[in-house]
Amino acid sequence: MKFKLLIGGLLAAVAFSSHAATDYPSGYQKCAQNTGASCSFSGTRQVALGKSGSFVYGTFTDGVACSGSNFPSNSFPGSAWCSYNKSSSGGSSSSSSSSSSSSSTSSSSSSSSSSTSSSSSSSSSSSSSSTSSSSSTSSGGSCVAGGTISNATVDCQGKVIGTACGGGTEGQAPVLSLNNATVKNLVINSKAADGIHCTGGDCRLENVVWQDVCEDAATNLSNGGTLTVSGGSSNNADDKVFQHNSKNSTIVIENFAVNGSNGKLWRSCGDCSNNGGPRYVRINNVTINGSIGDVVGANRNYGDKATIRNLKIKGYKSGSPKVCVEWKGIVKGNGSTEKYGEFWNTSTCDVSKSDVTSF
Ligand code: ADA
Ligand code: CA
Repeated sequence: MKFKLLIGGLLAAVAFSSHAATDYPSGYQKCAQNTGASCSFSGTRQVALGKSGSFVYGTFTDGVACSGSNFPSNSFPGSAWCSYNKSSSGGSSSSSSSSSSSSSTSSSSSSSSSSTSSSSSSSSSSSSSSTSSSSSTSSGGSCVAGGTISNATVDCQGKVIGTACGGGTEGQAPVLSLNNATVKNLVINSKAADGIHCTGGDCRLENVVWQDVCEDAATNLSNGGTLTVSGGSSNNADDKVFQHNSKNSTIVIENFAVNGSNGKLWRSCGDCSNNGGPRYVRINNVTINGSIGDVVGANRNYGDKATIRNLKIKGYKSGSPKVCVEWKGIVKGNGSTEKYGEFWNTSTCDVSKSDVTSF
């Protein structure tokens, strides 16, 4: 068995209390006691160590020896339990650029083996200015459903939050709003509403897991801003996983896994009021484990550009699903959107057939 420790995925290991006084957090599977016994799982997952509702966390790939030494600064020298998140996080935290430097050389696992430290929070992958002005905090206290995080980096330490889900209804409030902020190690449950909004500056979602996407998982509303999604996974985005509504702006999706049944991974808004662009998406080392309609939809007439590298699609056959679809976008109330079809190596669709592999 392979025990690969993702050093970079280790969290600021600070104990905190959760509400339920159990040996494992909600959504986790108890696996081993902290005697050095094997906690076995596949893929990259958050692992909790603790008991009685108090835990520390790390991120590991393909299992871990349940031992305090794998969880620095832990306060559980005696009897405690390891448990792993039932949802694979689909990748490690990484600050790699959109080149393919972080792709894994290892076999069948969908996860990345990159091990860049997640504590250097502001080493943003994007070329635009870095995300946050304050240093990482280990408090999960700011990770509140319905809350707003501004100009800060918050480590939610695996906290699970949600509000409600009104299906595909547009206009639902977000579960969390970020304004020039980073959130790490957060789980959003099935009450996922309109997901996470980035409303200003640059935002970063690191190792966020959507257990069941409601309307969409996250939206970039920040004009001129970059929303980076690094690590983490989503499940069952009936419509879109990532929605892009702001102009002159970017969404980066890297080291991410898409599970369940989905409409699209990314869509540049087709019919927003005050619609326009350009909008850029950069996708690198993303694994689509479930079904999907089209992977991305870009508006040719607004100068959008989708750059796709190292995309892995389960059961992919040329043309199914369509990878990069070009559209004509419109301003709401001004006619209808038009779908031109799938394109390769155009100014809108920067993707070659060799960038997509089937597994
Ligand atoms: C759809 C809808 C848009 C906008 C968008 C969103 O694309 O047509 O008008 O509401 O969803 O922001 O989720
Ligand atoms: Ca939405």
